[in-house]
Amino acid sequence: MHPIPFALATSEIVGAAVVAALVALFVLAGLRMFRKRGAAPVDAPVSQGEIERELEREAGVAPAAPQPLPPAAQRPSIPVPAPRPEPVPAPPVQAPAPAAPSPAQVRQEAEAAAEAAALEARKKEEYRQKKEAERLEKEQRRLEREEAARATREEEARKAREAEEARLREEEEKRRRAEAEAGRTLAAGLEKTRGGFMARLQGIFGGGRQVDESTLAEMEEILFTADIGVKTATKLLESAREKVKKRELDDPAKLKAALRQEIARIVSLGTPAGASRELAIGAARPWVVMVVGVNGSGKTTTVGKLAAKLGQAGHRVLLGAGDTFRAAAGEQLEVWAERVGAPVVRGKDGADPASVCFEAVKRGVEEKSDVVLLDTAGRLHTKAPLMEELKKVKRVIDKAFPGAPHDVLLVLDATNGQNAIAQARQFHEALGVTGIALTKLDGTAKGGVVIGISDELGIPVRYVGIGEKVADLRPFDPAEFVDALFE
Ligand SMILES: Nc1nc2c(ncn2[C@@H]2O[C@H](COP(=O)(O)OP(=O)(O)O)[C@@H](O)[C@H]2O)c(=O)[nH]1
Ligand SMILES: [Mg+2]
Repeated sequence: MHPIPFALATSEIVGAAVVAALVALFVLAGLRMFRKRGAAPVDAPVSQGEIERELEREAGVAPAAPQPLPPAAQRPSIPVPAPRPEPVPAPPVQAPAPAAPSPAQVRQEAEAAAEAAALEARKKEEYRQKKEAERLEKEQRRLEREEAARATREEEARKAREAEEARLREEEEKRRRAEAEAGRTLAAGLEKTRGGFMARLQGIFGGGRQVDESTLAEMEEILFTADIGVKTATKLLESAREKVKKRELDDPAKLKAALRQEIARIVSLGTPAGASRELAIGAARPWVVMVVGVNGSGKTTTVGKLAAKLGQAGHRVLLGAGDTFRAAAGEQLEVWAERVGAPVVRGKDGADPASVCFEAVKRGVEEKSDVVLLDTAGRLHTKAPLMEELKKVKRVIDKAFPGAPHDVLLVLDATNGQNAIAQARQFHEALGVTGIALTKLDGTAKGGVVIGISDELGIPVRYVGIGEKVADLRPFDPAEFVDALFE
């Protein structure tokens, strides 16, 4: 290098520039070191703007202001070597400078913190919203559950109400049925008879008049027209007349009591008061009952009602449809059989009644029935007399089961009055009737026929029919009958 006269002034300027460059380099190196400490890659680019901002914030170190250069003509021709930037030494990795965080860092951290706080707040908000949604959903579900429970309760209450109503209806129906089934009282069944000859007799007994021959004459007229039967009416009258003669019956109340006593004696047939008149099912199995009577007297109905009664009493009943004359009779019996749950033996329409009864008894024996009830014909399609045919039936039954029938129950229609007594005599002579069922007492004023039957034939009246229901076939109770007539 050659000495130049104004080299000193120039070198001063150059020196200042070099110092400035060195300062810049030093700051740059410091910054790079700081970045390294922040785990930034060693070669992370640092933006010029950042550096400048950092520089500006460096308190006392201001960048050297460039000196204005002299005009080109005054400048030395010798080029001044530009100060080459020294390579920045890599900061030691293992020894980060414990420099205090810079404002940028603080700001960054503040920003990050703010961001984190915002994120946190967002998360919290999201969480809150999620929880609120869950709560609402839960609340909704709870309301739905409550609604469902309420609906269930209401449905149950409705069902219970309906069940209760149905129960009440059923009870009412049962009560009504029982009332209907219980039938009326014997007194109600005898209403017409009570309003007939008995009302007229009561007319004599009331009024407080003296009993004399005219009283007896009046009584005679009533009794003879009361379907009691002439024989029985005469007997009753004679008994009263004797007592009047003996001055035992001076007042009408006594006459009434005497007549009542005499009728009670006749209808009781010597059996003790309270003794049952019903069919007694004996030891034989099956106990065979042949039910006879004229057409329309009420045989089939009585067989049905009896089957129900015996079934209720625990007997296994079998029915025989021996009335092959009336096509409807078999069907009618089947209706009853179905109602009471008893089997029926039926022949073809027009078949021989005896053969049907034979089959029924045979089956009763085979099936070990307790009772076989045989319905029979009351009229025949052949010219043969009914009684002869019934006698044949009876013989055939005995062949099917020796000793049978064990009972011959005669069904009489009370509306036939004295005719019923005549019929009873006929049947009894032919078949040996063991008991009577007197039907349709409810429809007639001829209830006095019970007295005549008992008196003339001595056959026990076992049942009286006072209606069409099962319970309307009542076991005949002599005392009850007399009470019903006289009270
Ligand atoms: N009112 C009333 N009717 C009866 C009674 N018994 C039977 N009947 C009716 O009398 C009619 C003839 O009876 P049914 O049994 O067919 O007579 P059958 O021909 O002897 O078999 C039927 O309408 C029965 O309902 C009764 O005690 N009272
Ligand atoms: Mg019949």
